[in-house]
Amino acid sequence: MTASSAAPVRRDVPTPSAPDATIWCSDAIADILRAMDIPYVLLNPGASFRGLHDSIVNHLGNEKPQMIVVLHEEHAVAIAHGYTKVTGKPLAAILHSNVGLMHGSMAIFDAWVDRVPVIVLGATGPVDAAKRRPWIDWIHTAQDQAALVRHFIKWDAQPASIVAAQEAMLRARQIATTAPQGPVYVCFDAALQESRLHEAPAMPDPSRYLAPPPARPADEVIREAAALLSAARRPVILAGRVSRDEAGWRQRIQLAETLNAEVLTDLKVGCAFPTDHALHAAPGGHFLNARAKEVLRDADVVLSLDWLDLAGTLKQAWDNDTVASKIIQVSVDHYSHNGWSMDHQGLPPVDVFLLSEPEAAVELLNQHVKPRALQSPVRPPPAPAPAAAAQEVLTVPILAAVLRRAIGNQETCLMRLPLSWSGDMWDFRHPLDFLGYDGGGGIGSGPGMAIGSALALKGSGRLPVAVIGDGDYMMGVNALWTAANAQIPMLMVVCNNRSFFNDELHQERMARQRNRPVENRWIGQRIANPEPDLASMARAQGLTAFGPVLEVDELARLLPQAIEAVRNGATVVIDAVVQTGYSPAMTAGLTRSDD
Ligand SMILES: Cc1ncc(C[n+]2csc(CCOP(=O)(O)OP(=O)(O)O)c2C)c(N)n1
Ligand SMILES: [Mg+2]
Repeated sequence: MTASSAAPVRRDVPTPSAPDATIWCSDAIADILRAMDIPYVLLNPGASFRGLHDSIVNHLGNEKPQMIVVLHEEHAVAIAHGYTKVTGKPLAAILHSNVGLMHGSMAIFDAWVDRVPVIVLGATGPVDAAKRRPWIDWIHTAQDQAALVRHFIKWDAQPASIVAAQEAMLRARQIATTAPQGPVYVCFDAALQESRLHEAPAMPDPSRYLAPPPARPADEVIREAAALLSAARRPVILAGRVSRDEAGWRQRIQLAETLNAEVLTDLKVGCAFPTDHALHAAPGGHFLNARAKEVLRDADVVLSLDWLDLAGTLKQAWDNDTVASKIIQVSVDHYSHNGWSMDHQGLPPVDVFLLSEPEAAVELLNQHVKPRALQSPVRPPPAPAPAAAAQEVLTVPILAAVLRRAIGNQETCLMRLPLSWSGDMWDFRHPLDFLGYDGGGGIGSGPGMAIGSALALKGSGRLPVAVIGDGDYMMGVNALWTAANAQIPMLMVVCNNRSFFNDELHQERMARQRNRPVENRWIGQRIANPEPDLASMARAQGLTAFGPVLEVDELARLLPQAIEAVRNGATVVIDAVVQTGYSPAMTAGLTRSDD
């Protein structure tokens, strides 16, 4: 699917070590990382894992895995997260003691909510107090370090021997990559890493500790679901959290076409169905738009393919009335619900529950569904879109149109889109056309996650493009240095409205509710006085950057050369100053839920 191994990132090559028979425990830990075939470890250095750091550089020669250095631990995890959204394969992020773990914690939460596996490694100690250096080792040792993140990881361990460390690493990968996937944390005692071993430990065969193949729903439940769908008057497929697999994509199209079922998609997750297909019933969004509500409310049978927030979505369509449609749910997500985080969303009513990931269930449903005898009543076409706004003012929809024109028919991956995007701005025709959002809604994740996805796409021929808000950019801006350092090409277009604008809308809502001056909504929100020079911030870290771009024509002129530069290996940022304003669908969704 991608060719990251064919197009390696720039690597710092160490001077070879003189031959030496000494075996350090951290060398054996590094050997396991290599045996697990993890190509990159993302890290910001720290003494708690200086033993492991030395082993990766001098024992492994800084390859397989290769270090990629970040300027903040949040980016280490975000880059790993973004990479896995493309490849499905986990990377490792090493976070220094308690402090690095605290820095990385929001990104761990994002990966958790996004159900993306990241192998987080860390260190503490020395656990044996007698071995601690004064002061610093004491403040960087925690009794139960994993407690910082245990509520939003799948598993953690603090192994006390090399054999236990090997097992912990293998178990970590197995658990992280078993659905529902998610981050895991293994914490190494600093003293253990730095201890000598009398003999090399036996190396377990990593291929014997893999995740099981995907679970398949029971035959009778598949038949029941297939019968319901085949007899439906108006079935609707909610194509939710699915894989980037091309075969799975084709299977979903086949199912929708056999059933002649309308399909809805969601901008919070990676694309799941061709949006220009006749059965794609309404543009995707973060909330349901009016058309999507109508489609869902009309459905007598709903097939949810791990749809994110099924209960909330049904509630939007049914306006809190009892849901009259039959609901078929395909998901294993409830296995990760733990009661600390409400990321499980509301509890949906379910009539037929298929316990599997969408791909397995859809493949089986395709073997059992029949073309429906009952044809859906014809739905009137959507109201024509309002006439396009004048082209002089740069807004997010205009930016999307100009970008679309500049890219033409080059294969592209939209690695990130801002909240102000709406589904009608761009069609998706391949599972890698759009990767979805960050899972946890943690602003600052955009730059790091985009770099991780671009790393995975390097050498694939697919143009890596991220469109992000200026708030997101500013919070994560020092992730960009890693892209320059490791030579990871991508195009990042910042929709710069010089504001944390999403929250201006919230303040406006408060003002209206309380009959206070709406014009004050910008205070505490605008990123101005002074206006940061976003392009300079990229240039200062070694990137190519343009802007601030104020005019539509200027953007149209710049984009071809920016794309050309990316094609030649550059990491490029364009600071596009856009007029504030969200798409009507987005504003309507927010207003409805908050009023
Ligand atoms: C870590 C974090 N801090 C604050 C927020 C609240 N928040 C949600 S959207 C948003 C604004 C983001 O600004 P920007 O990326 O510029 O997008 P815009 O709303 O302007 O389109 C903020 C601050 C958050 N979600 N995460
Ligand atoms: Mg903004």
